[in-house]
Amino acid sequence: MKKLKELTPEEAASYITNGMTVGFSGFTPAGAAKVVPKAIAKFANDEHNSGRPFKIGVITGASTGDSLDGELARADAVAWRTPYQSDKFLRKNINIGKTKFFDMHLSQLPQNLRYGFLGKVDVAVIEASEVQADGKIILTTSVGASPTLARVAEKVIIELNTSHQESLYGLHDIYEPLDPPHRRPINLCRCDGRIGTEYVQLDPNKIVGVVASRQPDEIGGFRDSDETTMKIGENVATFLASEMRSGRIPSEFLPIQSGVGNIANAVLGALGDNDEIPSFEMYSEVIQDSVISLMKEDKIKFASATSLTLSPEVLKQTYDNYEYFKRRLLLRPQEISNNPEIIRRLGIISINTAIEVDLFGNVNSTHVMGKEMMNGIGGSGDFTRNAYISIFTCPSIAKGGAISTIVPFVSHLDHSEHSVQVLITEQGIADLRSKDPQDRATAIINNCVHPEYRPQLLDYFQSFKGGHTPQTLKTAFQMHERFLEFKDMRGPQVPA
Ligand code: 0RQ
Repeated sequence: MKKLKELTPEEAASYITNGMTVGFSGFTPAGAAKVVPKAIAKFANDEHNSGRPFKIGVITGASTGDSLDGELARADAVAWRTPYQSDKFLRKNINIGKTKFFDMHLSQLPQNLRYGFLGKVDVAVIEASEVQADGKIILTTSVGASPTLARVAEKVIIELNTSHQESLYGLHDIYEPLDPPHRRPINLCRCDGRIGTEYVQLDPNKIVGVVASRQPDEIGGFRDSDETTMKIGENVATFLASEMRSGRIPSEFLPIQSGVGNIANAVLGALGDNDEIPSFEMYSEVIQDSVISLMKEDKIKFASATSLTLSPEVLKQTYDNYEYFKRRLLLRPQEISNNPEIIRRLGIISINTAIEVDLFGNVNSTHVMGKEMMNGIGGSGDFTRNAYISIFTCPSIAKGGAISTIVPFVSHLDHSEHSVQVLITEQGIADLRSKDPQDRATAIINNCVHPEYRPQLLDYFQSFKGGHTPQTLKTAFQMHERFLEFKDMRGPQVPA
């Protein structure tokens, strides 16, 4: 067996030329390639300084860290990007038109790659914790789209990250479905079921070299829960406990999916604090800090996801007690963690965060004022559309009260009223199931809207002149227009 070639980051970057499509490992900053993208960014800057063009197409599992999205964006080296991002420099380039971004359900990315919908992938740069000369690699803290990216790419560069204090063998379950018309049922019937291999098998002839890395994942901590996020969390826990009492959720409970961010972290914490909710499992895409805390207390029995998105302190605690945690954690490709077939089969309760919601339950997860991209739809659509119960949470106001997150009509639509079943803010709970549009609007105004915005939304609702859905097209975006004119949806603010 031929020994794999060692490369410096600069040598690895030299395989990437202007106009190429490059797939990088990473789902959130967990497991993202770090040293090669930095070297690519440096090369891009040198090329630009010499008057030559250099931009590439970038595909990852989801968002990544500063060494990848941040460095490449600052070097203006990204021609296009998919499927999800959360870096402020990249977001800026997207919103000023320097980088084209197309948003995609995360479960669909791997199959779209295989179907050829994204064109040819020239090079994949994949972070691994172990690599063998026969092409077997053990991934690190995420799986994401790495197995597919590495398989469809013409060349593969491995970033061998030796900073992980434990052997990660057994943390991953790697499985890729066949493509239609030959696809078979995905035989996963439990959160802790295994259907694949512990490693990704690559064609060793495609591996052009291995770059050494000891860079830790670039994951920031969370803001401490505040009164609003704590209240949202409590309301979610109250709702789920009452569903259990009514028998609509079985007494052994159902697996939870929870999104990323401060609100999602607080919601999980509140589920842990609620005595009525039994110890539960997670079938999600991201394992955040709160999952590890709840696992220590045995409130979470098992967590299946596609990334271990832990702050450095919590990752260290996890490694320090790895014997305990490794039996309770499993990372899968995003095609499986977010798979509609599995989500329906397991009966997942999905909990995601909205940017804005309208009076009928349509949700905007991605755009501010209809046009500025925030992060992307991520996995929220995969889970919401297929969940046993789909919940959206958000604070009732944003930007110090200048924005009501509940509006007459969403300025961008990601999840339609047909998929969204429950809305929860710090004000309360609107259960939208089996309600017609008028009853939905009434429940949302009464239970979820901030008191300062209730009169406006009630006026809008009452100005309705007949029909099935209480919508008045002429004034549907009045609150947004008011914000654009006065920087406040309440109109011009008179100083006190
Ligand atoms: O802005 O950071 O300047 O303060 O949006 O909002 O309230 O801190 O909430 O961190 O949970 O993020 C929807 C973006 C929420 C996220 C979103 C402003 C607000 C703040 C962040 P600041 P919060 P979170 C699985 C699930 C889509 C993908 C998804 C997301 C900032 O949850 O990207 O669900 N979701 N994936 O002030 C203007 C409004 C606003 C607003 C909030 N109406 N108008 N600004 N903000 N509402 C995970 C993956 O897929 C990987």
